[in-house]
Parts: sequence; C-alpha cells; structure tokens
Amino acid sequence: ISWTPIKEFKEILFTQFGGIAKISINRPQVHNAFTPLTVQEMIEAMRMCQDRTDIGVIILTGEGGRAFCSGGDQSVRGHGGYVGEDTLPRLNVLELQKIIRSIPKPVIAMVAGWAIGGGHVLHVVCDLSIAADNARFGQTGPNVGSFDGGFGASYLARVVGQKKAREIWFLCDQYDAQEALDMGLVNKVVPLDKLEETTVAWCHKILQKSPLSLRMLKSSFNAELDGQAGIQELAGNATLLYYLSDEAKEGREAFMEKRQPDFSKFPKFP
Ligand code: 2NE
Repeated sequence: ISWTPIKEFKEILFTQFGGIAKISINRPQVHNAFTPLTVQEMIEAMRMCQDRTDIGVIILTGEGGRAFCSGGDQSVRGHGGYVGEDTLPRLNVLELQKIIRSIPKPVIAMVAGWAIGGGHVLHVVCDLSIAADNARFGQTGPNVGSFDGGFGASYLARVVGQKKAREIWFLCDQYDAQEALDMGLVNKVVPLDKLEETTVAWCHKILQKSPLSLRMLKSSFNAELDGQAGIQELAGNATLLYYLSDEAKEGREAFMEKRQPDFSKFPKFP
C-alpha cells in the first residue's frame, strides 16, 4: 500500500491511498501521546477530509506498531490542562472527538499496541475499530488525576454496557485484543502484520457503498444518542437531501425570479 502525503504536519502524518485518508499520530517515542499541537493538527486534517469530495473513509492510527495512542502527554500538563506553545491550557481533544463523531464519513480506528487514557477514548468515538493482536486497551484517568466524563464515559457505556464501562474506569485495568473483541469494544482482531491490509480492505468495501446512505446512517446512529445536537446533525443531512431536489430548487428559483413558487407539480408522497 503506497500512501501519498496530503499535507506536512509536525506531530501527525496525513496521507491518502485512493479514497482513503490516513491520519497517524507520529510521536512513537511517547507511545503517541498527544499535545495541543497534535490535536490541532488532527482537527485540521479531519476538516480537510470532510471537505475533500474524493475522500470517502478515514483511518485514525498511530505510528510505530507499539501504540495507537497513550492519551494526553503528561509532560505538557500544567495548571488547568495541557499547555500548548501559546501557553494556554487548551487541549481541544473534546472538539476532536466531536468532529470524529460528526464528520459525515466513516472513521476507522486502526489499533496496534496501546490505546490508553484519552487515546482509548479516541478509538471509542471512531465508527469502527480494528485491532492488532498486540493491542491493549484501558483508561488510566483515576491513576493520573484525570477523567473523561463525556463520550469517554457515556458512549463507552453504550458500547460495552454500564457495568463493564464502570469497571474499565474504576479499576483502570488493561484488556487485551481478545477481551476487547469479547466485550464489543472492537470489531475485529487480526495479526499485527495484517492490520493495515485488513483495514484497507474494509475501507474499500465501504467505498463501494452509497456515500449519502453512509452519511445518513452515521448521523442516524448519532441522533439516537446525542440529543438535540444529534437531531440537528441528522436534520442538516435531511436539508442537504432536500436541497438536491427540484422541489426545493423551485422555491429558490421563484424567489430569485420574483414570482410565486409553483409547488403544485410535486407529488405529495404517501
Ligand atoms: C501506555 C503505558 C501503559 C505503556 O507502558 P510501557 O511500560 O510499555 O511504556 P513506558 O515506558 O511507560 O512508555 C514509553 C515512553 O513513553 C512515555 C513514557 O513516559 C516513556 O518515556 P521514557 O521513560 O522512555 O522517556 N509515555 C507514555 N505515555 C505517555 C503519556 N501519556 N504522556 C507522556 N509520556 C508518555 C504507559 O506508558 C502509560 O501508562 N502511559 C500513560 C497513560 C496515561 O495515563 N495517559 C493519560 C491519561 S489522561 C488523558 O489522556 C486525558 C483525559 O483523561 C481526559 C482528557 C484528555 C486526556
């Protein structure tokens, strides 16, 4: 698989293979822990993926084969949060989680090695997770003085159930790939040397599907869980579909032509 660079960043790699974009945290020396800059770069890459009509699916991963991501980089954690070069304690990882959830294209976590802490939450919020057999999962917040009470708690509980989610957070144990599969935390486990090949094969299957259908499904899954924000997202997609119709265009054209719209020609579907 030959990945072509899309844009150079400092702390991530951002590449493409046909309609597949790959966003990979490139800090293997710290098990791909993220800083405010890493998160900012991932947000920028995600937004580029959203805008690019040739991209249909996104892989989120980490470099090196030993870690997907180990969460927030504890060495830049200061008073009030993780401090970036702008000296502000602002990590923005919750914003990144929201983008992963709402970007209207499937996002697949490709997990080799550690998916821990805030790194674990990143794979949880992805649409699908494919794990290598060396993957290890867990939360560490209560060990290091942190927690994620948003998607990291409530959505995790939707995925693995309330009891298991509370166990994961209250005990901070680590779980291997098979245990993760058994609790529905990942979709598939494969040998490490087959991880990328399998993930790309899943991406190719997805790329053959109707993009609008996938878009509507993703926002439909979110709508059930995300309250008003989820309904807003689903409704935004309904508006997009409506704008594509002749009926909606008649409204716009009548306004521009300073005439009454003629909606009589459009069927009133049963
Ligand atoms: C992941 C784990 C269990 C791996 O252990 P091991 O023994 O395989 O590796 P080691 O030696 O701990 O790590 C290798 C190097 O990476 C650094 C380590 O300090 C070490 O550096 P050197 O000693 O070689 O210089 N490293 C690993 N994780 C790091 C991190 N997150 N920040 C900075 N440096 C890190 C083990 O490494 C581990 O437990 N890591 C910490 C996991 C963690 O607690 N993450 C933060 C959770 S809180 C969070 O992410 C968060 C949140 O809860 C809410 C909002 C936003 C973020």
